[in-house]
Amino acid sequence: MDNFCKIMNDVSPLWGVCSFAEFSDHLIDCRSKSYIPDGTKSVIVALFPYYLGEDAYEGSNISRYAVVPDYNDFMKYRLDRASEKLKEFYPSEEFVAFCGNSPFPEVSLAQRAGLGSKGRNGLLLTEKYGSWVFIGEIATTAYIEPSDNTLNLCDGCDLCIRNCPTGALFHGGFDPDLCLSAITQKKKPLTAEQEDLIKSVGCAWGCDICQKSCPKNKGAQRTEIEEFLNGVKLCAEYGDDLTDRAYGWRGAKVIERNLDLLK
Ligand code: B12
Repeated sequence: MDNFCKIMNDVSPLWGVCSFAEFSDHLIDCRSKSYIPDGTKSVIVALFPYYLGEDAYEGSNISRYAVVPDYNDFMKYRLDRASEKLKEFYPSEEFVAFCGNSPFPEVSLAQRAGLGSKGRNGLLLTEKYGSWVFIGEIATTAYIEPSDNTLNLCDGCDLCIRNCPTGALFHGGFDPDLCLSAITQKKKPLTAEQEDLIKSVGCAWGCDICQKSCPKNKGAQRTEIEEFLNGVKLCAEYGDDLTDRAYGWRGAKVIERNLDLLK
């Protein structure tokens, strides 16, 4: 158990464990579902904070999660390395890392692993880092005692719901098609109303309004992850190298169309 904790502490400043059985009937239907090892008993969930501090975002034209290098690559690297090390210590068990196109509903998963609770904006809210965290996980056939999960951090103040400019958030639900974050990712032509929204918010990729509205995000601790701190790029620009950027997977046309709207 000591080895297990040491390996996970090297991966992430905040991690926990939940039972796979709770999620086996609630997986997202995607290709990576088939990579979950047969006989999986536990899921080790790790958080990767990315907040840089309020003053650090001055002049940025993209969402905060996209200012740091593509989190999928970085998290996959760390979680794959941890899986290899865990396999060395527990050779009869399987360990498979997921992030990005994970079959797990990661917000619920992290909540069940005791790392925080789901806010009214549908995002995981943590005590230390607010909601400014990415989530990744390792599915394993090893049985690991699940973490205590009784946290309830959202006060239900509704500021996220009231400030959402598109009405994507409402009591008891979320309409992903209305979410401004999804609109900035749209490949199909935008409506005039959607174009106006991007112009008025001034963000060419993603949306942070519901998170910025959350009182629990005030005073969140800054990330200590070197790989994030060393790769900060506050603004998307025409002709960017998109290989390590979270807006790269959609291709240059989408981000450049949005940049055109901000001119
Ligand atoms: C698709 C997606 C989006 C889409 C749609 C979002 C959506 N909620 O549908 C769009 C593009 C809009 C989007 C936007 C954003 N996203 Co997003 N997104 C995802 C992704 C890849 C899948 C989400 C999904 O489809 N979930 C399926 C739905 C149905 O899950 P669910 O509502 O939790 O329901 C499940 C549970 O309720 C469970 N369940 C049901 N009953 C029961 C019962 C029991 C007992 C249990 C245990 C479970 C259970 O089963 C249900 C079905 O699977 C996740 C990564 C992931 N794999 O989770 C990231 C993820 C949620 N996104 C993330 C981020 C950062 C964002 C943005 C903040 C980015 C930005 N700044 O623009 C915004 C925030 C918008 C918002 N307020 O939600 C982070 C959230 C981190 C956090 N702190 O919570 C994630 C986790 C990615 C990551 N690895 O870090 N996103």
